Amino acid sequence: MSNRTFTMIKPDAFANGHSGAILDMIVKAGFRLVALKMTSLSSQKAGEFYSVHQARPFYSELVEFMSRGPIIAAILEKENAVADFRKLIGATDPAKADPGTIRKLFAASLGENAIHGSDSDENARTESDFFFSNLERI
Ligand code: DAT
Ligand code: MG
Repeated sequence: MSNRTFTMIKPDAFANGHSGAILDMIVKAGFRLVALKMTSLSSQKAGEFYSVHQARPFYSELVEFMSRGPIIAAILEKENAVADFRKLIGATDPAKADPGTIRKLFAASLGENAIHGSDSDENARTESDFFFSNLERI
């Protein structure tokens, strides 16, 4: 599982019609889709997913944003998946993201930054299990 990571196309990017372009970039960067679904998060589920940030001042804003509309969740496979994917999406704040990264291209702000990428192998597993059963993975 250490060659896998988890991603979500967030409600801003979905609503702005960027899902197809983002998935295309991900696949062209060499990631294989292992699981894929369109869904949406209740505020309770969004709060659970981001519970590590519970004490941060932006938590309620984050939960509200993440439960605002549809998202696309996916498990991705590639050698060095977690680190390579963080590189592909760019810095959390799109203003600081490198040119050509997904957040630089598609995100408008720090709070609404188009895409999620797991930050460790352990979180990739936890986050994948949060969204997908074994039957939903190849
Ligand atoms: P990342 O998504 O790059 O792993 P993170 O885990 O630190 O970043 O934060 C999770 C999300 O919370 C992030 O994608 C956007 C939001 N966020 C982080 N820091 C923020 C801040 N200072 N103000 C508003 N939203 C923030
Ligand atoms: Mg994070």
